[in-house]
Amino acid sequence: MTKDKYQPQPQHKFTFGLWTVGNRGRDPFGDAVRPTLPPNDAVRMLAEVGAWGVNFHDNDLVPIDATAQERDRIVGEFRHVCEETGITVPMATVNLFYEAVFRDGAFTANDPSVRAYALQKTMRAMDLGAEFGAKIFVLWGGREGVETDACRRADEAIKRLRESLNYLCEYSLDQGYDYKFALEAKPNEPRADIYMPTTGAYLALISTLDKPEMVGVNPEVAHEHMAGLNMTHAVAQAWESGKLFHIDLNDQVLGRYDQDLRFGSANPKAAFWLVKFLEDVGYAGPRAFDAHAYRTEDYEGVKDFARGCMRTYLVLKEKAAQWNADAEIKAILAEINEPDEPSPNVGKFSKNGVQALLAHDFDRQKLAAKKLSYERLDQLTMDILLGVR
Ligand code: GCO
Ligand code: MN
Ligand code: MN
Repeated sequence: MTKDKYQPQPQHKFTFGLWTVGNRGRDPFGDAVRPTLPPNDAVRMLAEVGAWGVNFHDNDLVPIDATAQERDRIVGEFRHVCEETGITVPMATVNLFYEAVFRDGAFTANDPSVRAYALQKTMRAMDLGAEFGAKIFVLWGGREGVETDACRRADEAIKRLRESLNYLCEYSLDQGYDYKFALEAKPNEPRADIYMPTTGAYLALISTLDKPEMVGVNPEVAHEHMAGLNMTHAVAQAWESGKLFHIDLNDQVLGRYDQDLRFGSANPKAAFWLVKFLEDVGYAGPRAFDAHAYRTEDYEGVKDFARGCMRTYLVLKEKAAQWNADAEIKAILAEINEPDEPSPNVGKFSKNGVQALLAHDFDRQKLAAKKLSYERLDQLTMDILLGVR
């Protein structure tokens, strides 16, 4: 039998959250359709389908009311299964959205006790992740938002968020955890409006932190799409600022509720540009799938879902390599990047340079007449994606 060239390998760094394959199909209109998948079984399933790692929120693994004794037993058993299956834990996170105590937010809540509890819960989740060697800590502030702006001034919320992030960085340093924090934006759901709606908003906040070098972003396809934005552009900005610490891959039809669809299943062309970007720049972090199977599926279908996420990524990776090697595409790229006529070299500002630039006579008509074969380039892309080239 020939080896499937789309078989995931450890070097692809494909990961899934316990909450993704363990998703039971609950939605606002209907209850669970799949039985509970215990964490240890989820890890075995991930190993079976060929994933490299697993991520978890504190309470995906340890129930919120577990005693210290129960916690230790759960952690011990889970560690054993991870070792047995070779599944790693590159990223950990904290659930600051499920419990009623967070109904007004966690780090941004008005009640200082709620804010303090959110910090305590996060530090304990960091302890838990560190026990498994996680080096990335994702923070998704799902409840950090509003239904009505009457409840607080939005700049106050941002100050509270900053204070909490600064505190958590210090805790990580103090404990010697060596965490990189990856902040995950989302425009809405479950709140009507979330304060940090886009990756760009988080990038701006990070530059105001005490230890900005410890904090980056975790862009998610669906979240940028929900905001009507281009995920690849968000990722490119994060990458270019040295802030792409993690990535959540899934899919989402524009203008819909939070769908968490299998990677690439709704917008394969957008997924192609994203995969091509990640591979071209050599992003070396985990490729985390934050999605879940259709509500129609049983756990065999969940495996189909998980395999599908990874397979689509690898097919698109192969298409990206084909795109890069295509002679006609290369020729068009060379042509569009070749200047038609010489012009002053604009690099860093200098006295001489600016004189030359101010003095230069540009031929606007000629510049505007340059051939840009983008229609052809895009059709070649389509031919590759559709498998006819
Ligand atoms: C969502 C988010 C979450 C986070 C997760 C990690 O839309 O619900 O994407 O799945 O990624 O909570 O913190
Ligand atoms: Mn999401
Ligand atoms: Mn996510």
